Amino acid sequence: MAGLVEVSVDDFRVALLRLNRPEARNALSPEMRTEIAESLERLDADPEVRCIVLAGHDEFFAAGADIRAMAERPVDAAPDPKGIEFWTRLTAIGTPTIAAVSGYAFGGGCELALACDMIVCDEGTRFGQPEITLGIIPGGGGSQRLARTIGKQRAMEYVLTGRRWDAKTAERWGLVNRVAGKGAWLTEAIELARIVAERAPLAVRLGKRAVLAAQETSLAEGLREERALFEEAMASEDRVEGMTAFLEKREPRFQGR
Ligand code: CO8
Repeated sequence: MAGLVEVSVDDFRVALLRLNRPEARNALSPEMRTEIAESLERLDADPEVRCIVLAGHDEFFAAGADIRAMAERPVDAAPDPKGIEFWTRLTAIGTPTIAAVSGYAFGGGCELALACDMIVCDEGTRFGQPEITLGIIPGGGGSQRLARTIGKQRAMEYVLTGRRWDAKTAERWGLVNRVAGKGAWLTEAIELARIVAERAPLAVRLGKRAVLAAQETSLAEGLREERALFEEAMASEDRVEGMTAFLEKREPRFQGR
């Protein structure tokens, strides 16, 4: 039986993780969340992988959490500690991640894209946090990441109405890095990933941490964090190689040290 995710790595050190549960529109069942987290952790531990593209199907990225599985939970059940675990595991991934989104990303699917470091989508993509129509609210970081990315007023409107927004709107709000022309969403995401994968791997991971600090801390703390990460980059052999290559007018050969 095919797995709930499919993983491959290309010659450019870009890993492609594809969600594979088409019969339920890639709804993120507990089993699927476990497979995604385990696959990402495996790729993150592989020094040959420099960037990860997380993609769905042409017609859908993911339709959200698995409503069938959630519907089974009794109203008086204790909070599920595993609910948050998936998102915490995602946040701990040090390798840059790019969500390649086509079709729609709803609910937990939108939250999964938001939890990635960048998003490339197809021109026909629709996003949405429809949880409110089910009597719940986003539970995978959607309210927080949306508000931080598109602003509180917009996040409030879309979380409280459950209405969808399109790719152009997502681009205007700064929610996505690129809107690809019809059918080019995956190629463009992989192209972007290959550029990241060419860069000094240590510096890439430090850069990711520095940018994420901007979302998580005050400016003063973020500036301190950036400086500490900058010093780590300055202490790397790749920094010496990068600067020497520039002065010698040649391409750098980064070793990840
Ligand atoms: N969960 C479980 N099954 C689903 C889901 C889902 N989210 N979405 C679709 N399916 C199933 C359908 O039940 C159907 O199954 P079956 O063939 O057995 O009847 C099959 O997928 C195909 O679905 P449709 O026939 O509805 O397909 P359409 O192409 O007509 O429509 C839609 C696709 C528009 C995506 C529609 O299925 C839909 O509206 N789905 C629900 C979207 C939604 O409300 N998402 C939010 C879910 S709640 C959530 O995400 C909370 C997040 C909390 C934390 C995150 C944890 C991961």
